[in-house]
Amino acid sequence: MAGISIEALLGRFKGCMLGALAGDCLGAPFEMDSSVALSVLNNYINKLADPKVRVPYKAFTDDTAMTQSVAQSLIDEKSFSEVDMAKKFVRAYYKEPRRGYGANIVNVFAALKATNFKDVWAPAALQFDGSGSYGNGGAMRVAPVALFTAAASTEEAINMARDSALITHSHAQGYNGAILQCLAVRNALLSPSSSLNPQEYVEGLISTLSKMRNPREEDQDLCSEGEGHGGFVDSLHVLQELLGRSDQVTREEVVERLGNDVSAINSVPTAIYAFLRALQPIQGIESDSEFLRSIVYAISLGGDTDTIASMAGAIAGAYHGSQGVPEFLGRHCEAWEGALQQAEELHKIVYKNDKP
Ligand code: F2R
Ligand code: MG
Ligand code: MG
Repeated sequence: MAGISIEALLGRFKGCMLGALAGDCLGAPFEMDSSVALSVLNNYINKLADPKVRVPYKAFTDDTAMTQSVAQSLIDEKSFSEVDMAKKFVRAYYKEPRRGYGANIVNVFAALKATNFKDVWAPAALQFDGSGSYGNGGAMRVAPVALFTAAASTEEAINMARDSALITHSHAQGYNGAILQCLAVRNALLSPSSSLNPQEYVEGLISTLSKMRNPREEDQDLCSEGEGHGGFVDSLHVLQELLGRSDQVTREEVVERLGNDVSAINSVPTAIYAFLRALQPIQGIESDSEFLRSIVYAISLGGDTDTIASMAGAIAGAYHGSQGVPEFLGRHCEAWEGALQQAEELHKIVYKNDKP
């Protein structure tokens, strides 16, 4: 675990879960805005940071509802159970259907319920005339898988990320996006503080994706041909090029080259870029918290703001830890304590036999 103590990892588990939640809650009011002015976001954050200001809390959306279900399933089952996870997704959706779920994933929930979870993979495989969803729903909820597999092999993390996504997203871009986001969280979590080199970090992601065998060769019917992880590797090369001249890169160029929509291919690399770009000051963003800067920058790109900010926040929180998360966010985000509790429980399961 590269010299990170188990205690420090607890802070990082908390940071990751809080980051996923904060990105979702802070980003949700701007979802589908074409872009968000930095002055608007500076005012927004300054207002929340002011202890005298009383505003309604920021509600979480489907990103958090599904992340909570993934975490709770891993906590309850102490392993990956596709049936339990699918049941938790469906229960959460029918309890609170107005959390802003994807337009088509709700058909998977309905089919899972109607078939009494008989074959949990089948409804997702039937989506979009059999091509499956390439939405970012599998990626946006995958952070707890990265935490749960922190002490396991990279291969185990990849397999669990893929399986957790396949419950709803059978298109290769849908589940490969979840794998990439899982690896991004995992590599941030396991990187010693202050030593992360952005180019090497991205190189590591490219290397792991490039070595991956074509997933689930035994289940080719679940994958659409020719839609492997190549698209993600290409985007990571673009990301490296953007990082190399980050001061001259406009937000418009980031959106044009990496994307900002609800597809996994046009949002996971963008979230990774937001995390890495925010390790340096960004002109126009007032916050000097690197954690918060990643979320503010992600939101400023517009489009799928809750989800890109949530994924960037999960990666940033895993790297900076809970001490990097400004305390005032806890006053404003719904379900803050629940995220902390799930982080603690996941940490306890992963490191139960290890001495601090
Ligand atoms: N749904 C939203 N935002 C819409 C506005 C919500 C509004 N703010 C409100 O309050 O109601 N956000 C959430 O959805 C995204 C995650 O979506 P997920 O879970 O991947 O769902 P789905 O339905 O599978 O895919 C999303 C859309 O992508 C397109 N799509 C996917 N695969 C496709 C394919 N093979 N062919 C064609 N189109 C495909 C469809 O338009 C899907 O509806 C997150 O942003 C989350 O925050
Ligand atoms: Mg959402
Ligand atoms: Mg979204």
